[in-house]
Amino acid sequence: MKTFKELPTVKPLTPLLDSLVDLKNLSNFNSKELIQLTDELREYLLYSTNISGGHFGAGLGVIELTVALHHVFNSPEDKIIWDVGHQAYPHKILTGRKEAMPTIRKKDGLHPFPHREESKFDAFGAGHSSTSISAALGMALGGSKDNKYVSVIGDGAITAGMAYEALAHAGAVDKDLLVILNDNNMSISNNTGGISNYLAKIWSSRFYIQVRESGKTVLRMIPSAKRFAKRTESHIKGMLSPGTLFEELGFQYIGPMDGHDIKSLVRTLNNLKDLSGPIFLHLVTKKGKGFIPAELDPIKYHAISGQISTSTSKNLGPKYQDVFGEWLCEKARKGDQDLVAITPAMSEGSGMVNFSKEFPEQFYDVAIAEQHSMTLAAGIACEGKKPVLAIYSTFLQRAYDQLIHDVALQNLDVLLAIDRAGLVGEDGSTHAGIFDLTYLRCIPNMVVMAPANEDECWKMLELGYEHKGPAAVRYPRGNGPGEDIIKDAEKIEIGKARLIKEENSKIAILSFGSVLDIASEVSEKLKTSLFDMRFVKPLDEKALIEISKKYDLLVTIEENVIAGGAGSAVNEFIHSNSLNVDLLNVGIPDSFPIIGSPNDQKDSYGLNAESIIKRIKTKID
Ligand SMILES: Cc1ncc(C[n+]2csc(CCOP(=O)(O)OP(=O)(O)O)c2C)c(N)n1
Repeated sequence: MKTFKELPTVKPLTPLLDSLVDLKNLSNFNSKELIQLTDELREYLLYSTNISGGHFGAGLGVIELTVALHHVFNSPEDKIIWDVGHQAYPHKILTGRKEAMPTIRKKDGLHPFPHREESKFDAFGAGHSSTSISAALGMALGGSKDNKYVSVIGDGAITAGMAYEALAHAGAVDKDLLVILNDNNMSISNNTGGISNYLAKIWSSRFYIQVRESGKTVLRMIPSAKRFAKRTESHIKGMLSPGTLFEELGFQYIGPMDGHDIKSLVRTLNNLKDLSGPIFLHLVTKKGKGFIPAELDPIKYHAISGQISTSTSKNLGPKYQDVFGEWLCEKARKGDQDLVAITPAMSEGSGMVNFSKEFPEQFYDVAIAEQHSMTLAAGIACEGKKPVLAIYSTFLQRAYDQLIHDVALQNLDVLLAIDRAGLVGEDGSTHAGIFDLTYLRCIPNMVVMAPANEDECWKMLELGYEHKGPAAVRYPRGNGPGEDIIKDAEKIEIGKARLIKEENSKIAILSFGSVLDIASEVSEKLKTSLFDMRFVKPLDEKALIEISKKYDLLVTIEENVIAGGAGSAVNEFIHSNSLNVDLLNVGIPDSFPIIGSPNDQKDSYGLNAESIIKRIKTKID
């Protein structure tokens, strides 16, 4: 296998890869050709991701598996379902998208994850984790018996409860289904929890591996020796118990084996292809394989930024995630022993690394387990501690019932620090945090805050922390506008808006959260009054009554879907109080975001000053 120390800047020669105009030809490749193909694929992936940026280490770790799967299985008739889909770049390259790879995640470019409309080889769309086993089982139940159904899931993704729901069901219905565990002992961070320990124990069981090697030789003679091999295995497993968890769920467990050994991968997959029932193949791989810096630092190389940067942020302040991280640290440094910080597998992205190191006793990374993280917070709150759950807006969707049923209904004292709220750009529609205002504000007992800058973010975290009951602070991806955080200044009051600019105008702009920069530009150009509303729930009703008397048109602006969002809350209030004022709601219309940078996405929705001014002018003309 070729290894690399630097990212290639010149397009590599890839004769074998280029010869695969028809993927079906791959089934004819011999071992030598397969090895050369993995080298070409790895080099091209390094080259193209260096240009585009994007997910990196995970794809490098499944080069051999991707080639082996497409060599053995007959895709697209056979369905290969990539969990999360961040490791699917090599799959995209092999399945006709090689030349378009530098456009991945860019406007008009390839989708960041598998996408059914992009290619017939993308059997199932992804982005959020732990869905592949359910989807593959659904296809096995709904599809043709002649096709094969394969789920590829990482050791991080398999920490989520949903994966076990699917495994338990699959084990019970006895359909032909192959689940491949790509175990690299990493999530984005180091993987945590009992499942991760369990998998590591299996791999480190040397005795077992030796016996398995001979077991594999027997397995090659399938089907005649299969029963014998199975008996030998179960005897050994009885002694050492590796893989029994999956066996108990009804799967035939095979492994663990080296996921970079293409020859034995192909041999094993060929054998497994014709076995019936649910099969669990455990592969051990290295994240970042073949690119030395990524092998050495897989956390840093989970994703990279490319040569073509599409980020056009003009903001110079700190990242919101770092404001949150610093706020957490400061609270704990002041000796707050009640504070408990929780992340479902996103400690880097949520700005919690420093806190986790400084205050390990007050920190829980619960792995990819959003539902559990919420109810865990509820339980902690029941005992009088103060849980702060840091969660991305898009992943909070997973924990919605737990938020309603376990937290809000019991009015428990939980603070949600909701990151990546609004349009998040390159990760695409699967990661957009554009629904939270809608789905949060309809929950009784919730306080929902949207800071417009770093100072408000800090103060709202403080307010939410002190508030008795569930509270949420939702802030965007990326940097703040650079507002100084003045910690000792006056506190923010619950449900109080801030008048920013009063003009002798018939129009007032009501800005919710980080869109204040756009709202200010509109207000500047049209000489309107401007309010930073701060709270989506409770709304500043007193202010709204005054405002509606004073102005003819209220323009609400938010980075959330218009349906049921902050503007919608204003409409409801105005109508239910029979207030006589015209309304214009600016936000995200009823469609999923395009691929591209946050600004591309905003522009596509007309969420910029120019478009908003046009809409206001049309409205008042
Ligand atoms: C529901 C959900 N929560 C969190 C994430 C963010 N996320 C993306 S990849 C990843 C790690 C996945 O680990 P693993 O499945 O082992 O794949 P690896 O990157 O190690 O190859 C996480 C936490 C997500 N995509 N979906």
